[in-house]
This record gives sequence, structure tokens and C-alpha cells, in this order.
Amino acid sequence: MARQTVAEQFVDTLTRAGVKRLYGVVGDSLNPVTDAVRRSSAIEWVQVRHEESAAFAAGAEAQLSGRLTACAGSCGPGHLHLINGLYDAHRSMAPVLALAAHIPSAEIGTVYFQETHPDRLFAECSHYSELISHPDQMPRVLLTAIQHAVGRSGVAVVSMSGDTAGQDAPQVTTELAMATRRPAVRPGDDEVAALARMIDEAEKVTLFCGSGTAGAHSEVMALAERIKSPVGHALRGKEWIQYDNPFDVGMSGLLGYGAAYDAMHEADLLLLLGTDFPYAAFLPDDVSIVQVDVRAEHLGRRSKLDLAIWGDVRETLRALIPRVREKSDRRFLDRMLNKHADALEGVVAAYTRNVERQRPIHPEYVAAILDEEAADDAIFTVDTGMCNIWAARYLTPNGRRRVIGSFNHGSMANAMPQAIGAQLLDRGRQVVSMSGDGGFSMLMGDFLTLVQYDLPVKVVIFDNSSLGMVELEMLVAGMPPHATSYPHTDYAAIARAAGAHGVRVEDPRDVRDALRETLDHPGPALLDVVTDPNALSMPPRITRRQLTGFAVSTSKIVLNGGVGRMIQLARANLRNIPRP
Ligand SMILES: Cc1ncc(C[n+]2csc(CCOP(=O)(O)OP(=O)(O)O)c2C)c(N)n1
Ligand SMILES: [Mg+2]
Repeated sequence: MARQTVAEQFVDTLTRAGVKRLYGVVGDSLNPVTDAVRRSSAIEWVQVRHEESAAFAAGAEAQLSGRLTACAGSCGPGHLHLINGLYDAHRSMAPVLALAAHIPSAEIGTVYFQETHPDRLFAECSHYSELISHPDQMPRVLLTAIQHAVGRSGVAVVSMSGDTAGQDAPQVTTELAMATRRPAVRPGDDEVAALARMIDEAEKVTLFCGSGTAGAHSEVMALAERIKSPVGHALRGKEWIQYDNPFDVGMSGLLGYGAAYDAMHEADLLLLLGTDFPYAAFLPDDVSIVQVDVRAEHLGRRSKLDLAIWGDVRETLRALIPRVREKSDRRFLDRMLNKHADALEGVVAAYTRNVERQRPIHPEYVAAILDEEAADDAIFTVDTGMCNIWAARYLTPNGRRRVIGSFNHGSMANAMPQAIGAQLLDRGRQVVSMSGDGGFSMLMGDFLTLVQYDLPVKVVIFDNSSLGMVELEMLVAGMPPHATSYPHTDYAAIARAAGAHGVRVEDPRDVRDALRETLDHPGPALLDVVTDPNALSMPPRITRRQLTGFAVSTSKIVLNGGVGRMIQLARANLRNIPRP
């Protein structure tokens, strides 16, 4: 094999790890790598407008594909721009390799122009962050970084000066072997036996599911069927577990709805399956709790556990199901299913009044229509803010759709940049960015990336001219909203000026047609829906129990509101309860 530079070897190694794109903004410290990517036929340089978008896009691509992805920033400011998106990827457990190009190596430590210390800077948002200061460290340091990102599901950062990247690589990469697929992790027999015993001894068992139940739908259903347990979920578990689920009792958490909270608190045994659900205040403290997680460090960090099981949800349940006795008593399950349907009937009645005529347009109405009109296998990216609520309540999961957001890190402006990564992964799939006007405007520059790469992303802006979520939080805290409103902005006109399709809607009767037109447009398109900033009349609807149970202890609001098509699912599940 011909001699390679370190930069060429870097690109070659990423190619072998399955990386298809390097998202970034160029800079002279990156030049040798950018040039090696230019000459590579396997990896494409995706030229975004802001490095934060690069990291969000890489994180989204990794979450959707399950494969390693990569992004790059040039020295100093380029690093700092990457950081927020990398935090998000890391906390979403997305395997992302970030290259932080460093200042000239002879200048490190002299407070040189644009100097940061990337190996320190990224320590908190990565599993591995190391500096390559000598060509001999390649390819081992890069390989170690890749194995951290893949093996521990998160970010790994390699820092390297441009002068190092331009040197000859002393070693060739041809025979490099690396692990890029996760193993199945099965807990020990003793743990499985202990869990089976606890389930056999309990009368009322509730399952609560997080993103770790991905790929385990049929196992979760089989267990629920065998032990007659209600199944609740956290936001990140929703897309994996709520569809085709006759045991569904809804979601718990700040955006929760239905009977998940009750099913968890009224059980004698709660199984937390692949969830790192962060709100301890929503978890019971007088119920036996078992947690199953493939990440041992997640076990017991949210609640006291009676049994901790280290393993994949799917592998654990496969081993467990034949060992637990079938239960015949459905009373707890049926009571929870009824409670769930009742809880949803109440909120539906409160929401549906007059919504087709209401001006400004009610955002819940937009979300409901989006759910109906979007493709069966659409990917939704969801901005932090009120869009989280609309997505949690109105997008109907079906096992083919995907919904990603900044659900752990909670950053604004994630949705549109994540849509870039989602669409590049599959140009033929419908990708919808549910954007807040605040979120969209924060990284608006990268709308131009959609145009530049002709990515047919559909950006739907819930344009309430306000930082709505925070306004609501201020109201609930008894403060007059301050610094939360924006002047009206015609984002559709901005989209058209950028060369995309842009439509603005102010009349609720136009929502469906405008949405269809947007979704059908073959290229990048933006729908600016002028929505009601006072969409949720939250405080009056918070019940006394919610106030004492959640709101006070979390100092956060529990958000209520409509629930879209979930009411039909709940009603259908009630019809399926066997009658004696
Ligand atoms: C980067 C960042 N800055 C600030 C916040 C705090 N915050 C959370 S939601 C929100 C408002 C979002 O406004 P918008 O995108 O318009 O959505 P809306 O809630 O109005 O639908 C803010 C400021 C945050 N989460 N992330
Ligand atoms: Mg807003």
C-alpha cells in the first residue's frame, strides 16, 4: 500500500468504521483532513453553516442508523461551536467521533491565536478525548476513540494539529480490525431467577419502558401478556413501545398523560426497562423496583432498587419469560386500562372545542393534522420547547416512524440540524422538523444547508412569536413573562428568499392544504404556521394531586392538554378486555 499522511489514514480508518460523512466547517487547522476527504470516494464532506449543526446532524444520523458518524471543527471557535451538539449526541448515547483540529503543535500552551485545549474542553461531553501529538499515535488513538464511541454509545473526540495531520503516517492501516456492532448482553442466571421469583410473588406488576426497549417490542408484549401488567413509557420509549400495545397506560414525566403514573404507584412491583428516566419525583418510593439496563452505571441512579439487572432488555426478557408463572388475574391491568381511557377522555373533551376555527391557530390542531398527513415511515425531529409536547401527544407511533429530539440534553434549535443528518441518511424518506420559532431562528443559518444540498426536509414552524415554554414556566412560577416574546417574522418569506419553498398560514382552515403542499413539495420546504402563544391554559388545569405530587417537588409544571389519536388507541384497548 502506498504511503499515507496521517490525515489520509484518519479518513481511511473512519471509512473502515462505516462513516459516510464528515459534517463540519473548514478551517486551516483542518485543511489536511478536509483535503483527504475531498480525495476520498467513500466519505463526503457536509458543509454546514455552524459547527453546532454539524454535531446535531451527526448525532441524528447516528441515532437513526445505529452506526458511527463523524463531525469536525477547526481550532478554537470551531471547537466551542461543536460543543452543544456534542453534548446532545453524548447524552442521547449516539456514537459520534468528533475531530477537533488543533492550533500548530509548536504553539500549544502559549495562549496562541484561537487556542483552546480540546482534550480538556470535551472531557465532559465524551467517553474519550485525547490529543494526537505524534504521527506514531495513529491509527491506535483514533481506533481507541472509535471503540469508545461505539462500545460505550456516545461521543469520542480526537484532537490533532494540522501540522501533525499533514505528516507521513508511519504505519499502514490495511489490516485494522474493529468492532462496530454491539453484542447482546444477557444477565446471569441468578439474576434472572431472582427477577422471576419477585414477579411470581407480586400481584400487581407494572412495566415502564425507555429507549432501551428498542427492538424488544414483542418481548415486552409477551411479558405483559404473561403477567397481566400495564405498560407505561418514558418519552424516549414511546416510539418503541406504544404501538400495537394492548397494555398501554401512557407516558409518565413532565409531559406525561394517562395512567402511567398511577400504574407505577399502585403496583407492588415496578420493572424499569431500559430507561434512564430522570425525574425521581415521578417514581414511587414504596413499591419494589427492579431496573434492567445494559449500562450498569445507570442502575439505581434514579431510585432505590430491590434488584439491579445488567443486561439488554430483549435478552433479559427472553431469558425471563419462560421462567415466570403465567398470571390469570387481570384486575389490576383492566383497572389501569380503564383509568387511562378515562384520563384521556377528559382532556380530549377540553381540547376539541372550536379548534378548527380558532385564530390564532391552535398548535395542537396543527400537530394533529401533521400526524394524519405525515408518511407512515416519516422521521420527525422535534425542537425543545412546546414542540416536545405536541410530538409526545400527537404523533402516533407505529413502529416505522421515528421521533428524535434533544430529549436528554434539552437544547433548543436541535430539530432542523438533526433533520439534515436524518435526510442525508435517506433522501427518499420523509423528514419533518417540528421547529419552534425560537429554536428555528437560533440556528437558522443552516436552513441554507438544506437548500445547498437540496435536502427535501419539511420544516414546520410552530410560530407563536414567543419562547413559549419558558413563558409558561414563568406564569406557573407566578412571574410576569419577561423577555419571552419576539416580533412577528415571516419565516416563509425568508425560506423563499433562500431558494426553498415557503408557505405561511394564519387561518386554521388552510392548515391541512398547506401541510399537504409542503409535504408533497419535492425539495426543501418550510411551513410557517402562526400559532397561539397561549395554547395551554395550564395552571387552572393542574389538579391538587399533581400540585402536591409533582409540581412542588420538581418545581416544574406538569403539562396537560390534548392527546390526539391516543384516545382511539385507549378506547380500542378497552374493547379488547376479555368479557367473562
Ligand atoms: C440553547 C437553549 N437555550 C435556552 C433554553 C431554555 N428554553 C427551553 S424551551 C425555550 C423556548 C423555546 O422557544 P421556541 O423554540 O419558540 O418554542 P415554543 O416553546 O415557543 O414552542 C427556552 C428558551 C434551552 N432549552 N436551550
Ligand atoms: Mg415559540
